[in-house]
Amino acid sequence: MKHKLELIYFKMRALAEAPRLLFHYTNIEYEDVMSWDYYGKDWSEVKPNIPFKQLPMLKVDRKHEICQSMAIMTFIENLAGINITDPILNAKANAIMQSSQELFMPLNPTVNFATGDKFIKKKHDMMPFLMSRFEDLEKAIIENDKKFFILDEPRACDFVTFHHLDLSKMLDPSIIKKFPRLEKFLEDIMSIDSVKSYLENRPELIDVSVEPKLVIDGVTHPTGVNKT
Ligand SMILES: N[C@@H](CCC(=O)N[C@@H](CS)C(=O)NCC(=O)O)C(=O)O
Repeated sequence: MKHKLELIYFKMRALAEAPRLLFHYTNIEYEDVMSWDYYGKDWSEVKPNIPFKQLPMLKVDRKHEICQSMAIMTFIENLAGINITDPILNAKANAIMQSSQELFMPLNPTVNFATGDKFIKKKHDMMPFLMSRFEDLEKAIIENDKKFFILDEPRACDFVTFHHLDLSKMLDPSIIKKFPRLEKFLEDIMSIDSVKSYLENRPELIDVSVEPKLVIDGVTHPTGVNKT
């Protein structure tokens, strides 16, 4: 059964990115909609009525509201019929997904919003955690000995991991270079045709650490939760 799928979010490169990548990988049609376009109101008015008061949210058939980006990822996997059925591998995949998702804070807000000295301090403060988590991820992918984290084809956990590792390049491009197996993993994801075409055409995030902006359909917008 084909569903109407609307992914509601803001102007930032953060938690909607893994769902977008997985939608493209699985060739499932969906629509990206900004919160203000969907609701016709400011976020401050919309927020109290969203199930967990945050976005992204996937609206299914104009009826079901799925919040929490990891729940959205699991839903897309199920919809595409690529969910990992072996309980042990499924649990291992979830462990990778959660461990990567923990990189969200403070990596994503820092890259999307922090400027000047605040950017420098946040980057400095998060570095031990990033290095330690990247080390764990590098070890996991080497030990599993597959092309991606669990299988020879990517799954939800791989796209979540891809997003955070890829975003780290905008915090400091030298971090990922210390982890050759993770760099190879990024290359493998980027070389999948449907993913490559999404990455080449997605809004560009520019002026990180100075005055972050997203270039959407050729128009430059400051990152944030408000219409511009
Ligand atoms: N655990 C949630 C976190 C969602 C979240 O932090 N959303 C942020 C944007 S990335 C948000 O809605 N910010 C606006 C607000 O909190 O009012 C998820 O994974 O979806």
